[in-house]
Amino acid sequence: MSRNAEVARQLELFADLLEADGVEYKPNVYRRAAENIREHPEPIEALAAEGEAAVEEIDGVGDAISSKVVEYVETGEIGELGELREALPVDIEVLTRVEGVGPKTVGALYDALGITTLDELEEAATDGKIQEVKGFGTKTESNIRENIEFARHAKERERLGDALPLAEDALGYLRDVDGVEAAQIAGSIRRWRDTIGDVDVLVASESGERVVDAFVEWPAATDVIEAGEHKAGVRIDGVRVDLRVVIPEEFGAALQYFTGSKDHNVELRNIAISRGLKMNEYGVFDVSDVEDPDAGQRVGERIAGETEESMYAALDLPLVPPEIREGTGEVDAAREGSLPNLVEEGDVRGDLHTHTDWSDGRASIEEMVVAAERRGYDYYAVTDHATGPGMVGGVGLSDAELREQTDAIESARAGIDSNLTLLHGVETNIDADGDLSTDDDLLADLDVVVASPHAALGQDRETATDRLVRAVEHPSVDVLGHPTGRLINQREGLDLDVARLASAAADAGTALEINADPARLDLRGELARVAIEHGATIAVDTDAHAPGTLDVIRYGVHTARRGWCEEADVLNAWTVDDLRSFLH
Ligand code: DGT
Ligand code: CA
Ligand code: CA
Ligand code: ZN
Repeated sequence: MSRNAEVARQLELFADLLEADGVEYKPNVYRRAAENIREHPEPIEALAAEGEAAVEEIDGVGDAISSKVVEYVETGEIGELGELREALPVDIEVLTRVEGVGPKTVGALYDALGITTLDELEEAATDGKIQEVKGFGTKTESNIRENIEFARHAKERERLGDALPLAEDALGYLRDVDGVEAAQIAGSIRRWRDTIGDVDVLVASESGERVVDAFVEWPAATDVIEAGEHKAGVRIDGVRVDLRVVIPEEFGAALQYFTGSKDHNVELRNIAISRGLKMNEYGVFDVSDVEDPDAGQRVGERIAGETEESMYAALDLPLVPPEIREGTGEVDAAREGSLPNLVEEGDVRGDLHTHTDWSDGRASIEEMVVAAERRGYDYYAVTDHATGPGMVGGVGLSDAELREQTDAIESARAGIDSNLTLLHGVETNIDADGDLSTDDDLLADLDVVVASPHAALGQDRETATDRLVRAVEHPSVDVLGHPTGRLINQREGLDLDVARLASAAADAGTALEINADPARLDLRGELARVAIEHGATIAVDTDAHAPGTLDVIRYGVHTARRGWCEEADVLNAWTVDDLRSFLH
């Protein structure tokens, strides 16, 4: 319920504008500070209230940054940021969504061509003006042209990872409001869709107006879009948050209705009609003896509405988990009593894909291990990047460095006093042909091998599937990391024949990953479902680069649930002994 992420975003925006303005070095100082603030366990607004010195306790935050943080928390804006925006009136958040366009490019194109919006960028790229700018070529121009449409389209939905924390903030705020008996997130967030259109929040209360009044005064809200007697809409950081207030006896009905999906609800309503019932956001009503069932919303005898369970029970159905309410067979499964017993957050016993400061992580092996022990994990794999295609700036480890890391892992093992098993692994790179960038003998010696595509992500479906099949068939590969390589709202990633890939992976004894990083969620739920239907095992990994990021595991678990995965489908829900036999 803190404002850390919001403050971090402001500092990152400042960093981007500085970089666009041609400033060197300083932008990265701001980005590093932003990241540390985002991951800091204490609420930044509490530290800001204590003063700049308290904010400076956070790693990487000096006096220039702390004063901006305090200014932002107190006034809602940063003066210097406003000045920069005036000097450089570019829509930087949107322009940098185009893959290949960073802040520097935005600055250069503004200086040369006065480009400030996506439409202007598209026009310049189409007219061949960009290739004429110093430092740009025809290749860059055609890349920009190709990626604009995706950026435009991507803009319309928010990533779950950005929206869920906002929704949780809203809940925390509302639960403290007088007269609120219950508050829940509904809509696509409750279904854990990877992107969301808007945030839907539901409150049970007898005093709708009081709750609406408090909601529109929520300090985090930047605009009020509408405010009625029982509903309101506000905007925060560009995301719309809709509130509905209902009476407690109808809370379950409203929660069921507004969780959706629409397709799921339509199927339920049809079952209701066939039984002489009326199902809507107010409840389930017996209308078999009612002359005109359409006379009103609450006609007939109420038989359900207070809880969501009661809504399903009124149709003789078990509660369907929100993640699979997509109208893709779950209602039939509920009717037949064959709903899956979905994997749960508490089932996870370890993480098989994580990084340390040996590659591009921000913490030592020991610090990451402590964080894993704190989560109560049974096992934990360190899989730093190997050098190879897609690794830039010396991030990846050479074979020699990986061998050296074995000693460091060994000494970290000596410091463990829980029953955590520390595994030594690598995240090696799959080149365009499906070959790996690490020596075979070395791979055979490691405990865990994650192989991931990091380059050549524009291949066609056949080529890409052939390539990854080759990688999963390598005898040492245990997990195929983020299989498509997509970045939500930034890069589409590989188009794969997942059925064929999953069959090959099942035969080879290689798991397919659900990368839990909310920027990836790769495989996404629908594809994970195809994968397990074809016999593949799923590994849900965080790909953490810092101790705090081990917490994103929940995004992965709920994505697995969207993929109908049960505990037995998820490799890292297995015991350490079962895991070991899979790895061999
Ligand atoms: P989003 O916001 O685009 O990510 O997706 P949702 O699913 O959150 O959709 P939203 O916010 O438009 O509406 C929330 C839920 O309300 C939706 O999942 C199902 C329910 N709902 C909205 N409109 C209709 C409708 O016309 N018919 C039915 N049966 N349900 C609806
Ligand atoms: Ca919604
Ligand atoms: Ca909505
Ligand atoms: Zn990784």
